[in-house]
Amino acid sequence: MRALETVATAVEAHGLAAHGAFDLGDEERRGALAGAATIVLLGLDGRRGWAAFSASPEALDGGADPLDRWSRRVVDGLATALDARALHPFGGPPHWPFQRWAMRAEPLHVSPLGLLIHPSEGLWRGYRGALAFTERLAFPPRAAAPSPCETCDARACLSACPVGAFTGAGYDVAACVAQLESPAGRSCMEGGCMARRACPVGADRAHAPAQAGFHMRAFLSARRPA
Ligand code: B12
Ligand code: SF4
Ligand code: SF4
Repeated sequence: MRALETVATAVEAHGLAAHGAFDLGDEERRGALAGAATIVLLGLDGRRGWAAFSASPEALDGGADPLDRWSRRVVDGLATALDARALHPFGGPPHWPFQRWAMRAEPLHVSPLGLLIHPSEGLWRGYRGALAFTERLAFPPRAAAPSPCETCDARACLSACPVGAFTGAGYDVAACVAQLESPAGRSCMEGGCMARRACPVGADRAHAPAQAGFHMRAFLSARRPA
């Protein structure tokens, strides 16, 4: 039986990290997941991962969606090398349910922002792909840890957005986009979402300005009509 560490070591060479694994139930093993047994989630390995992407041909060729194109090439290549199937978080709809999968792979919880929160990494978990293996992999059981939001009285994430985009009713995407398109949205555009940055958990994992700006520009351009 192959172990998760074998996969983690293989993906590490590409600036990726394995963010946990889980086994599919029999009822889930159909359609594109027919025959799949274990899914391993992959994300950028912090600033090391960002540096790997930044030096790639996709990051430098001036074409559209460089991070998604890099992710597709790297994760597809890993799938071939490891005899697995590549699954991508982008390209939908329909979308693979990465957030639901992530909660099965690691002790992640839904935060008041709708983003998942990790007990030590905070709101900074993100996914560049997943690998589905037909064989069951050996991996440790998911650690049990409560949501840091349960004991967070200040809830700074909910008051940090200058246009109050996060309400009990969800995320007001239109209000956020209008702010980002205005001069007042500069702090978010250059430093990343202020609500996400306001959370004290895993603050040292926050994106550096180059990465934060890249994600914000990608988010905004995807919201503009083609
Ligand atoms: C469409 C989409 C968006 C849309 C709409 C998001 C929305 N909240 O409705 C827009 C464009 C607005 C958006 C914005 C952003 N997104 Co987005 N988005 C997606 C995408 C492509 C699909 C989501 C989806 O519809 N899934 C389909 C359903 C069936 O899947 P699901 O896992 O079941 O997901 C749902 C459940 O988790 C459910 N849910 C909510 N509460 C609960 C509670 C329980 C108990 C359960 C079981 C489920 C549940 O909400 C999810 C729907 O979004 C995913 C990638 C992916 N493939 O998952 C990224 C993703 C969710 N986004 C992500 C991010 C980071 C962002 C941004 C911060 C973008 C940025 N600038 O980097 C912003 C801000 C989001 C915010 N504050 O909510 C990350 C989230 C990582 C995390 N830590 O949670 C993902 C996983 C992308 C990735 N590659 O990592 N996003
Ligand atoms: S600020 Fe508090 S409530 Fe908000 S996401 Fe962080 S821990 Fe959770
Ligand atoms: S990016 Fe800025 S405007 Fe948009 S939700 Fe975050 S804090 Fe609010």
